[in-house]
Amino acid sequence: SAPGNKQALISLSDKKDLAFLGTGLQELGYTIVSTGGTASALENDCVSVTKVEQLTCFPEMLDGRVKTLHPNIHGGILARRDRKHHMEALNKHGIGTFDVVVVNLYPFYDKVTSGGIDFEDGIENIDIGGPAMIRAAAKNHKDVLVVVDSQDYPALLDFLKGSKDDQQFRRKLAWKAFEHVASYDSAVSEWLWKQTVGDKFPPNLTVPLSLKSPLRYGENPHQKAAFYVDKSLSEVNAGGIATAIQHHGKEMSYNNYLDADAAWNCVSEFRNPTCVIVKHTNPCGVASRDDILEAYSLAVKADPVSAFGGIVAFNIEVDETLAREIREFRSPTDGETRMFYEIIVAPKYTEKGLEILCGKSKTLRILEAKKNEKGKLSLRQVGGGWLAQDSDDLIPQDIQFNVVSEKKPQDSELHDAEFAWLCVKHVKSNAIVIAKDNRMLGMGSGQPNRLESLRIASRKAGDEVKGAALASDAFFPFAWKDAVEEACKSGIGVIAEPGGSIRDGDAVDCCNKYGVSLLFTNVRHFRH
Ligand code: 93A
Repeated sequence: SAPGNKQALISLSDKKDLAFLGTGLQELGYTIVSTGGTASALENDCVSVTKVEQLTCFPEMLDGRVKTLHPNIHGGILARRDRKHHMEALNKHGIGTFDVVVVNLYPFYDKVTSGGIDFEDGIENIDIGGPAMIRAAAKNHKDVLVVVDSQDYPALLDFLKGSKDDQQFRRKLAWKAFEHVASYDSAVSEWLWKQTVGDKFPPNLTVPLSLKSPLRYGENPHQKAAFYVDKSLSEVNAGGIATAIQHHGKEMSYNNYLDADAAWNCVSEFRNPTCVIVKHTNPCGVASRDDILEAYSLAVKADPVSAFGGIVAFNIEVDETLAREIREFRSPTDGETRMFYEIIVAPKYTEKGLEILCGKSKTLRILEAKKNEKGKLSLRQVGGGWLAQDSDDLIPQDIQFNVVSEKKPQDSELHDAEFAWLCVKHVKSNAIVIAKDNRMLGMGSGQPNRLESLRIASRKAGDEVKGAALASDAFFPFAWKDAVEEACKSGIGVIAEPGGSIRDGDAVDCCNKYGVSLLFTNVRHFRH
């Protein structure tokens, strides 16, 4: 712009808060230059605008594909104010500088994920001129303020009102601008990839992550840590622990996120009112009951020692009575100490329920979460790379429990086996779960052999093991004098396992010898 004449370039698809921005800039004496739709919207809000065409002396061309792609626009953004020959070139061609560039892009991501959009429409929604302006302004951020997010309008106007320059502020805006363009481009690339190969596996992994928050520390206090969320997820406001609302309590830690995620994933599997208690990512108590108070107390009783300091998850609303029960519940180990938890997670809380839980302790983290979407990719890091797989979304309804023993299970035993199966899927391998009557009686997790996991699970189940169901996340490599025989001897009524071992026959013979029902699922639920 000519000395004393400050210019702002505004070109917005999402016109949220445009009137606020336009009026603010006008009041500060800025000449506003805009593209068609943005100019009309500003005029409607009584802000005077110069149309881009007046500067370029070109009409919008090719159905709007070429609007701002012109030296009179890009020269005014890119010229270095501290280079004499740059400014002389602008003067020679009668080009004014831009001090502020505010652009957001064609809503490509929303368009292509809204469904029903054909290939041609997708292509037309790829913004070319917008990213060019954003990148140019971000490159020249030393002299050009670039804004891509309406949340930054107030800070922009405050900055312009002040008299002090702040290169850090400008750099932060430039960083955000490049981030905006990068995630835009990766959405385009991902879409084009899908247009080429369909939804086939493996997917193209370019989804950028955005920093949600730094964490106080990682798994241990000497490790730095931060939490990143999937950009595309946060934009569509998807479910899962990353988007949970924290109503109360101490800041979530790295381990809290891991454990809350495990608890929420597990409890979300159940249809009936259910309580799941997790410790170090493993469910140590699970119970389903029509009466959620009973479910809660049974989940604690499954392993009260482990439940202490754990994460308690519900799949139904926490109301006043349940909240009171959680607040008052005394540890079954001594009948005296009140139970202490790190986190409560549920889909909903009544006002009173929330109030009571908040009163339990200052630190208790209270999360309200939405159900995870299915069909998401699961990623794990290894040295120098990442492993990707589909998330394990199979539920018992998808699974055939084939009877392979002489003894046929009763309906109740079959039901117990299905319940145990839902639990075992969420336990770290080698995983054994013993359950009966919609409650977990014991579990063994993470042992390097199945026999050891079985022994831990049986010990926890105690006498209640008689007639209960046992689920194993993978087949038993040996049966005789091993886990299957030990389970049979302990009084287990029914065993569910994937089958598929070359010694499957031994498992069948062993169950037949002890009169135990054996079910093969043909599905494995390893969890490393
Ligand atoms: O079609 S474009 O790729 N070519 C351009 O020259 C151009 N200039 C601005 N897209 C272009 N834009 C985009 O138009 C901006 O990124 C913004 O999203 C949108 C604003 O258009 P309007 O002001 O007409 O609503």
